[in-house]
Amino acid sequence: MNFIEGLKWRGALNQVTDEAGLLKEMDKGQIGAYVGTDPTADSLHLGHLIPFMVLKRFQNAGGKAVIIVGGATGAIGDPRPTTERQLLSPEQLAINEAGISKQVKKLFGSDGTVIVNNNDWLGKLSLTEFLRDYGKLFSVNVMLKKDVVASRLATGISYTEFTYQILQAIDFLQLWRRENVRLEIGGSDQWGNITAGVDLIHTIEGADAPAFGLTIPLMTDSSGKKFGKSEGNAIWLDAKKTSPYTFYQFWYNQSDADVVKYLKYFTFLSPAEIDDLAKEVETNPGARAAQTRLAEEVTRFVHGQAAVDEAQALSKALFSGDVADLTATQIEDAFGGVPSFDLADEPKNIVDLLVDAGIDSSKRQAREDVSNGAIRVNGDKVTDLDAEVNPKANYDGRFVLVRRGKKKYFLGRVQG
Ligand code: 629
Repeated sequence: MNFIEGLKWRGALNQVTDEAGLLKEMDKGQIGAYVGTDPTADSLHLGHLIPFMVLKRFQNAGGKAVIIVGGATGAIGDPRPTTERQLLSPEQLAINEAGISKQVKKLFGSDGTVIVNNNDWLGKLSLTEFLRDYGKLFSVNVMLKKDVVASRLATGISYTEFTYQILQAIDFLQLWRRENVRLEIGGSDQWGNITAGVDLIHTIEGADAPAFGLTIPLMTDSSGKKFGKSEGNAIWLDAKKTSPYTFYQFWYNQSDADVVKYLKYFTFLSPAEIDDLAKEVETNPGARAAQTRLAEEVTRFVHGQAAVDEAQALSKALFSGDVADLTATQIEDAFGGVPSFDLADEPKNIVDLLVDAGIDSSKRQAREDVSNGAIRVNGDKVTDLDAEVNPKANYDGRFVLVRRGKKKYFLGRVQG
């Protein structure tokens, strides 16, 4: 399978400007491809991973990977279909640029990947140069027809955001000249910006100049929900914003209906390996072999093997109920999402605790649960009605973990 056939097999090809032309160009010798990303936040999230995976595949197919961190475009704002963006302060932009550059370096390593900031050239362009050298080559009539711009005509769009497509087009031209970049890759929402660049190169460098664009379908899940969110929160690539355990669980919890699609999109497993896992989903879904492999592969790609080991150790501890020796950080990672209650930093009777925390609705019920052996505190069964719970006992004195029945967990957050 060539690069394009591979993408088609993975369901990762939306549109390409000239498929045959691109393949011919790739055959002739090494060319570059680029993905751009604007520093609108201090971390990438799963949505960003989509074009970066394809850029990696391009690299694995012998190509050169180039990445733009959009310091200049990020200051302008790529128009969204709905409303105008809030401008970022220069300070915030600098923080975001640093965060994103660091992550991109980690994902791509230093094996020949070029990472540049478009502020290096766009920041130097004077207004008169911009209007004479580039503005003159763009037709407002064509610009108005781009999907996002068209969808904003009803609600309004600033001149600033309207101009964005010209800036992205200049980037492609710059990389075409400096880095032998012949292909721009992005999600399907980028088609208008990408074709603006292809057209600009053809206008300036000649109609035959090799320049191509390729877009990838944005991911949706089988229930039609927005992909890449867990309980309404984005899944970030920064371990401080989304812990590796939560990241691992996100993939492990995917449904049988989605898991093969995600293996194709988000891993480098071969078609044969993925077909085997697809068969496992059919014949032995309970084993969750495909989900496990998916979680391992993506977590390793983003956070490394140590994070996979750690996430699996934590999952195992939770499964067996063996939670006494977990660290405070692990407790926060694993139980950040369960019902929580506040508790003072002093010993408290177990029955009172269960009622005050809302875990049991009455003292009678609480006594019954304790006597029945249904209650565990920090992993240990508590059957004595007079037992005192000491908040200092585990997890750096920050948490008390209560389990009622087989798997209902409650997290006490120690105040003070
Ligand atoms: C300068 C900036 C360029 C080329 C691209 C860009 C960024 C681009 C954009 N991309 C989205 C982003 O940064 O706004 N104008 O958040 C985002 N992208 C990844 C995928 C995307 C896209 O980073 O392309 O489709 C999401 O999956 O929305 O010279």
